[in-house]
Amino acid sequence: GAVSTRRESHGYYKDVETRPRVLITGALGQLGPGLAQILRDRFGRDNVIMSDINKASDAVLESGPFLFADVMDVRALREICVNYEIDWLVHFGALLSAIGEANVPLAMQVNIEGVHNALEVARQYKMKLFLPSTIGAFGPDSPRDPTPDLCIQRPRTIYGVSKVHAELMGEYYHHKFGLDFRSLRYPGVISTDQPGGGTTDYALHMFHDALTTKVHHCYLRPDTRMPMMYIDDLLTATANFMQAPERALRMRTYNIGSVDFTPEELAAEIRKYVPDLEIVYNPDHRQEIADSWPQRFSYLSAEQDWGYRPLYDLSGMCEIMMQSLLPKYK
Ligand code: AKB
Repeated sequence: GAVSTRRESHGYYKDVETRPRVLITGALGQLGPGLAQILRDRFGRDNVIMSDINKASDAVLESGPFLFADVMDVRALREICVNYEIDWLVHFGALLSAIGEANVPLAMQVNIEGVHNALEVARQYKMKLFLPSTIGAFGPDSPRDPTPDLCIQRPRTIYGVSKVHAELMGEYYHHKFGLDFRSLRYPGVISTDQPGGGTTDYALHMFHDALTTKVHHCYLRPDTRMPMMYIDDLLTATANFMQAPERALRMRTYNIGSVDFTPEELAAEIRKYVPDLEIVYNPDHRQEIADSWPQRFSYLSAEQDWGYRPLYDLSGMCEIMMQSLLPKYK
């Protein structure tokens, strides 16, 4: 789709002057299409530009503006932000926990240098910057049940280390340069679209396996508890958080979450729909990552400060997942 800007000379116009124009990097991942849709509903289709290094599907191309953007190329990011008069940058481009361990140099490049690029561009052009953090930003020395917003963070994955770095750099840029930096620590995200390379991914695979082979090979022990949430809750929270007035924010980085469960608890819930689902437990290297992460997440500050409210509990989440996935497998 064509991208409109305010300038006549570009041959386009910005459809509503007062609305922010948003650039989403890494927009073809698990979260980008859904967030783009919510922000387009709020700010207009052409005011939300999706970008990625991968090729977009027809559905994405038809949904609104899409551009190639490599988060490692700071000049190209600058060019896009200037040419399209970007006001908010949502920086989703990152490698997740398990894949990061398999490719540490690349994870350092994308998750650390990429964040530096986002910070610099946002500072230079006075943009609002959102980038997600994660339960993975905590480690074995953190209180795990529950994990509060402020506590020891000594993660043992490159993913976690890069996310703590991003939180601290964003907060530093906020205090030093006045950058409107905002970050949410996401738990595992449950959605019908599959993520790639995370430690919480098993939960999504279990839904898909239940509706196909009815056998799920789980790479974690049955009693591994982790915080999770349904994608709709997470995306609404992200959009609301970005729109929250500055004065409401006592912090720049907040935990959010809604449920926590173990593989055996999730299996029990899915068996309400697929009674003969079988789980074969075969823990691998991801067990160690999961064992160092929060089991339950405290998100009291998000509720108090900017009115965060999740809607889906475990059974509500399973119901909507089944409703959305069933037609795909018919
Ligand atoms: C992962 O498992 O790496 C992610 C996360 C919790 O940040 N889903």
